[in-house]
Amino acid sequence: METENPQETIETTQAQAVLDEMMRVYPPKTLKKRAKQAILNDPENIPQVAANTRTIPGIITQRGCTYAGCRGVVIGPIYDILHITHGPIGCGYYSWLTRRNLVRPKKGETNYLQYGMSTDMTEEQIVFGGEKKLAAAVQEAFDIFHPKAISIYSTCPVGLIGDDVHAVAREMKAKLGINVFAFSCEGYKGVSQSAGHHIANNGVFKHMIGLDDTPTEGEFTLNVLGEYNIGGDAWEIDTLLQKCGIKVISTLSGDVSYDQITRAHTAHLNVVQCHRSINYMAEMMEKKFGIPWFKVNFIGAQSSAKSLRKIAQYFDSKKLTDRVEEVIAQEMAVLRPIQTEVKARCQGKKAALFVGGSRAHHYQDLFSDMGMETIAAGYEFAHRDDYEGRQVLPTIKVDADSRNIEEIEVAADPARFNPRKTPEQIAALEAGGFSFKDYTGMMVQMKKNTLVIDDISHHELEKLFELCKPDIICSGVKEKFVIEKMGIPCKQLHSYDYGGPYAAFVGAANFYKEIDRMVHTKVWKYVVPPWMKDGQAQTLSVADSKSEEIPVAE
Ligand code: CFM
Repeated sequence: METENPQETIETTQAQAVLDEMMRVYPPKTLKKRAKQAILNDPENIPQVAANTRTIPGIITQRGCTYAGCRGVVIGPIYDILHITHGPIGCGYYSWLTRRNLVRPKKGETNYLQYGMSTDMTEEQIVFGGEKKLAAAVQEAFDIFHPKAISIYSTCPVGLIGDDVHAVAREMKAKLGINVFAFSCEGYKGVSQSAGHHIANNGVFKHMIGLDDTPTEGEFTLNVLGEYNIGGDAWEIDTLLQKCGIKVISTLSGDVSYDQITRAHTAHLNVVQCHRSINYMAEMMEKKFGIPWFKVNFIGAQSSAKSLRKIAQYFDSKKLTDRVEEVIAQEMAVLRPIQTEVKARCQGKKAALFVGGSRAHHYQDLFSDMGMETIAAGYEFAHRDDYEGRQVLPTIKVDADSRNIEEIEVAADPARFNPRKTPEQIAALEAGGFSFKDYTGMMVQMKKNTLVIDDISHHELEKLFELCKPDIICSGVKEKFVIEKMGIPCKQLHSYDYGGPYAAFVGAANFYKEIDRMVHTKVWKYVVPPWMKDGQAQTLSVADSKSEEIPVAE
């Protein structure tokens, strides 16, 4: 058969060959499932990715559990409420926040994040129930710390034995006179931490949002949703917005206090950084209070500028628009020379990103600022909309696992629903090309025949390195040292390896320099020891070692 574009066909064949080779070891049933999760991209005609489905037992995944997504990711960073894990002490490790969400409480505020609190369930509670021990733990924590609020998180055994954590929370709320609420975020509740995000969004919305109606001063106010201040990113975004004259009421949930969250509903706008972890909140706040939302990305210089311009356009103020342009010009004047220098060295290098539910997309913008190409990318636990764009939402099938998570019914608040824009204003903005609720997903931005792999397994990662030889991988700590032992630099994109911030313009400069250093350091050529070079690998067989004289001490 004649092909119109033979060049493209070859490319497709080669890219498909990489995927085939990756999957070759799998038995037919596994192969069938993985083949739907590992595909070739086509930005013109985006193919469907099977995402947010169960990991096949036996496969080494990068995913975490529902409890981690709820307690660790979305609510954990709120620094002045007490977080108590109800469960065996093993889960307590994650009760002690291991994520790098930095905080800088204001004068007079309390920071409890350095504490790890667990009810330390033992066999006795597993057999006879743990509610009494939980109530006693809440009382004890209250007596010691007198916090504004206490939050309780269920681990797997709590769900299995049926402790009613919500009843305990209600009882203790009445008794102590402070806000106490609980989450049924047992680790097994969903297929990954993503279920925990949803549960956390529901709980924050029900128990914190809208509690304090005191208006916040400011001509242009907003909340940054889905920004967790890893390595100080939220501070960079906050500083940038402040320079433009925009006030951040709350960041969910990076460096944020309980009081800030209770006032979040007074903002003029919600902007969403991490769509995966917090889109539920944006939707619910819009329905109840009339706050519109749109997606931004403060990772990357181009993207930061684009996000600022969109915010200015939303507020429709000449003063703000001029100020935003001034700030972008100032920031770019500092950044451009760094970008130019780094780009000259990094241009054309190849990156592969396998991270979480949003960074595998966002960081592609930083790489393209540097002239680097993303050859493969995938999320650990994102959903189809994060890959293909929100237009696929109505077509996503609700399976038994997602049905497990409560969808809360939200209606307009009779007294406080206040649309921030009139339907005419919205229509005028949209007529000019402006879009709300607008996540387009990762794939539209990636080139044709790049690899898109959801919930990548350890085996597939290794094959990818072998076959595609990327110059740098962005991934997590579980893979980092395996990757580096293979002689490829790995930038850990969850905690940033003690680096960062990488957000906004200042953060972009940090990232460019870091990646430039990592891909150009000579250390990678020493990964292969001299005796393994040139096919001279010396391996001792068991027989060899037996034949050797082993001196025995007398
Ligand atoms: Fe959102 Fe995150 Fe991420 Fe995420 Fe995460 Fe994270 Fe992440 Mo690690 S909330 S989805 S659950 S951007 S902890 S700050 S880095 S996997 S890509």
